[in-house]
Formats: sequence, C-alpha cells, structure tokens
Amino acid sequence: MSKLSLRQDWTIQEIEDLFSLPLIDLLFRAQSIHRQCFPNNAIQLSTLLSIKTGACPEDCAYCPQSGHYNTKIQKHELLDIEAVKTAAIAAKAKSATRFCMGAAWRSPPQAVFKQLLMLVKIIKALDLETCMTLGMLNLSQAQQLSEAGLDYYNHNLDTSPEYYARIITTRHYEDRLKTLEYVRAAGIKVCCGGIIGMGESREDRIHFLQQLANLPQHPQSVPINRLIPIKGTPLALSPTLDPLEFVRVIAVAPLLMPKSVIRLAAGRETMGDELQTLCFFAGVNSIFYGEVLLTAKNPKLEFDQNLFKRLGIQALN
Ligand code: SAM
Ligand code: DTB
Ligand code: SF4
Repeated sequence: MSKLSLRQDWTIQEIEDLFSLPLIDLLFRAQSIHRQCFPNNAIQLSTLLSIKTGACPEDCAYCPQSGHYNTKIQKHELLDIEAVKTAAIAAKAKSATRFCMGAAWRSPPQAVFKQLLMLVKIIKALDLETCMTLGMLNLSQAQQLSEAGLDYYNHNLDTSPEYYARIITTRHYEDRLKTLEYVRAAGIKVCCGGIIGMGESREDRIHFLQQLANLPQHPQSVPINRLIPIKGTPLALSPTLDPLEFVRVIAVAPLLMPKSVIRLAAGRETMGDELQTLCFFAGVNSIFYGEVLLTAKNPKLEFDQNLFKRLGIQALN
C-alpha cells in the first residue's frame, strides 16, 4: 500500500479543474493513482438482497420502493432469517465476498431490530462480509449493529446538498450526515455514494463529490449509481446522461479519495462493455454481482464473467 496522503479539504475550484481536464488525461491520472493504492485488474464482488421491499414512507424521486409512487414491484415485509441465509449461501457460491442487505425503511423499526442483529451474525458466520442499508440510524442502533459484527453500512448522500431538496422532501441532507457520523463513531465502515443522471448539473456533481471527499474520513466504499429510470417515479423521464460525463464523475472519485473502493453500482444493465471498461479504467474496482439489484435488473452472471475474462480482470476472494 502506498503512503499517499489523504485530504479532506478539497475546494470546488480544484474539483472543477479535475473535471475540466481532457478526458484521456483525467483517465490516465485516475488509473495512475488507483494503481498506487490497489492491485491491478482485480475487482471486489458484492451481492445485494432486498430484505424488505416497497411501501417506504420516504419520497425519494428515483426510487421504485417509495410508497408515494405507483411502480410495479413485489412488496414484502422483512424476510425470515432462513430465506436471507439461503440467498447469502447462494451469493457466496457464486463468488461474492460481501452480502449487502437493503430495506425500504426511513429507519429500522425497533420491533425487528433483534432480528436484524441476528441476520448480521448468521451471515458473518458464513464467512461473508456484511453490509446493511436500513435508512437512518441512531447511535445506539449503530453500536448494536457494530457489536453484532456488521462490516459496512450503506447510506448515500445521493447528490449535492443544493439539489437534494429537488429529489427528496421527507428528510434533509443533515439527517444523512448524522447517520454517517453515528456509523463512523460505532466503528462500522462507511459505504456512501450517490446517483448520477437525475437531471443534476455538473456543478451539483462537483458539490456532491466535494461532500463525500470532505467527510471527516473518506468512505471506505463509494457506490456510484447511474439512475435507472423507473416507470411511475417522478424521474422516469429524466434526460439521458452523456456517458462520457458519467466516466468523468467516476474518474474524479479516486483522485479525491484514492484509498476508497469505487463501486460501479446501479445502471450497469444498460451500459455497453465499452462504457463499463472505461469505468474500470477510471478506477472502479467493485460491482454488484447478481441478476437483480434490490428490485431492478442487473447483468446476468455469464455476461459479467465473460466481460471479466475478455478484460483479464480477476474477482477478489
Ligand atoms: N432505504 C434506505 C436508504 O434510502 O438509505 C436503503 C435502500 S435505498 C434503495 C439505497 C440506495 O439505492 C439509494 O440511496 C440510491 O442511491 C439507490 N437507488 C435507489 N433507486 C435507484 C434508481 N432508480 N437508480 C439508481 N440508484 C437507485
Ligand atoms: C447503492 O448505492 N446502490 C444499491 C445499494 N447501494 C443498496 C441499490 C441500487 C438500487 C437500484 C434500484 C433497485 O434495484 O430498486
Ligand atoms: Fe425509501 Fe430508501 Fe427508496 Fe428512499 S431510497 S424511498 S428511503 S427505500
């Protein structure tokens, strides 16, 4: 591992300057810094499972699981422990090293909290890394999850502070920052990123990356999602994003947060091999692996395996 110094004082001007580089220069710099921090041609595989789907009280404009919109998803209450364990065993058998459990809650209900702690212990016992995304936490909940052995907590800032209120009205940016603070204080690794392609400006993308990079500690994992436009949500007809602008966002991330693992998260199903390859070149070294994300489609396993083979990429184990 390199002795690169990490900074949490990135200015807007500095990030703007990175965005303005010729794309090939930006890609070269991103790949160069990535190589100082991580093994080459190696990728971490995480598999997602929605453990509680739909009927969420929040109004996130991108989300098929919000109870505010009429979308075609199969809603269900919290899955029983055996069903989650079976899915985790299957994920491990297919080479995932991390099992990420997502729930459509504003925050996890106290009535099922013990069940959630049990889930962490059971998945850890399978020798998988664990990640959960359950909405807002208080400090005591974060500490209990940490004691149960939870490795990562996913809680995204999603976009810039300025654009946030255009996307979500039922909570504030500050609420997200608070949960991240509790997760860090409890000693759980932070998985925090966002969504590109929601109609935000480049300025918003810059402000969003600045927020991530200037957190008291860089998130250990940074998922960058490309919006999956979902019929029935307010963002269903969002304008198409220039794929090269998406690559720029990916490439700036390792320059600001060189030791963070950058995940190419939602949206791969509609990306060509070439765009994904550019994202790997720009510093992506993690993906969601499995044919569904939480409710939306993800590439078939054979498709990903074939792409890795052609690129000479190895899955980390
Ligand atoms: N309810 C919890 C929360 O919001 O923190 C956890 C689940 S929520 C579905 C996790 C993340 O999924 C969101 O923060 C967002 O970044 C991502 N996401 C949801 N819908 C998406 C979509 N249509 N396209 C891309 N990313 C999406
Ligand atoms: C993240 O940043 N992306 C994942 C995970 N964290 C929880 C979720 C993507 C959801 C895409 C839409 C769906 O499957 O419903
Ligand atoms: Fe609920 Fe999370 Fe979807 Fe927002 S993103 S509606 S909090 S499941």
